[in-house]
Amino acid sequence: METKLTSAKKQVIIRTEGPTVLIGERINPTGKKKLTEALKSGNLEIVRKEAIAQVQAGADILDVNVGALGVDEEVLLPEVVKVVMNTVDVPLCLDSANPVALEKSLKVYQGKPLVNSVTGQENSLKRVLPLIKKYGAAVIGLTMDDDGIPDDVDKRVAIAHKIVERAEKVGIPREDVIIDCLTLAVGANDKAGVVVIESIRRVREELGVNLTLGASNISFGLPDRDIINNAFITVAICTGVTCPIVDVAKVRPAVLATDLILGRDRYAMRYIKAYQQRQKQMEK
Ligand code: THG
Repeated sequence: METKLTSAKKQVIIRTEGPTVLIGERINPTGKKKLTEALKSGNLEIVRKEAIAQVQAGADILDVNVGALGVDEEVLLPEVVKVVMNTVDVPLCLDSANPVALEKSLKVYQGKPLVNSVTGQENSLKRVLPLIKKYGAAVIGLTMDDDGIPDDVDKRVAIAHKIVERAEKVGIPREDVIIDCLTLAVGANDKAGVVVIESIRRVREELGVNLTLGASNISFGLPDRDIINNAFITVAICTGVTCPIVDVAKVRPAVLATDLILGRDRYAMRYIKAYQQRQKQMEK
């Protein structure tokens, strides 16, 4: 199955057979004081720098999230989307729980974006899916509903089925729904890893769709987060995740190695090219 996204100048195809497509997570004020202050004051230079750095590091798509206390997402999300579109060529993932902010951003977006996200909650399905249809976008479906995020694999998988069915009902093709089985911190619940991985396996088997996840969530609160993030991303890719949301510079080498081992990198071309680029950077 293929999910096709575009910017004004580029097309990115996410394939269930791989290779892995990386969505850059860093335009997100969560846990970043400097970026939060910059967004509040409308200084978007730091956003441009993050956009360029992530694409340089190999991001295929950029997630754009401006959600922070004291930020009006309905004003700022479309503004930041315009700035990022004018700075880099890659397609964008519009990240907000606010349907008004999403629609204002869809209006200014040039191309076919990914919308992050819809949930299994009735309110979300009713408000977000018609927007996806109207603007011809693709959407990330989160496996949570009015009762929150289930601990139970069966329940998460059932919500994924529901989201795909409801999308198809309003005329959104299945390939334009990307499921996120939701990553919680293993530091808070040591079963968080197995629950999300098992849910991914089932969704891949039963629905055959592309899968994403917010990989860095796994390590919240623990030391040496990169070690955990790299291990998790490898397991997630092996199980069916095709377009994770990640800190690209920190996980790309492990992702390319994983793709190579899974037979998704002919003649190891992508792995070797990335190695050569790292060497060049070192010389500089
Ligand atoms: N699923 C989907 N979308 C998502 C998430 C998800 N969007 C947001 C988030 N989760 C994924 N993005 C991030 C971005 C940053 C971090 C984690 C996930 C992060 N930031 C560091 C912190 O908070 O400590 C700060 C990093 C820094 O300062 O460099 O960990 O699950 N669909």
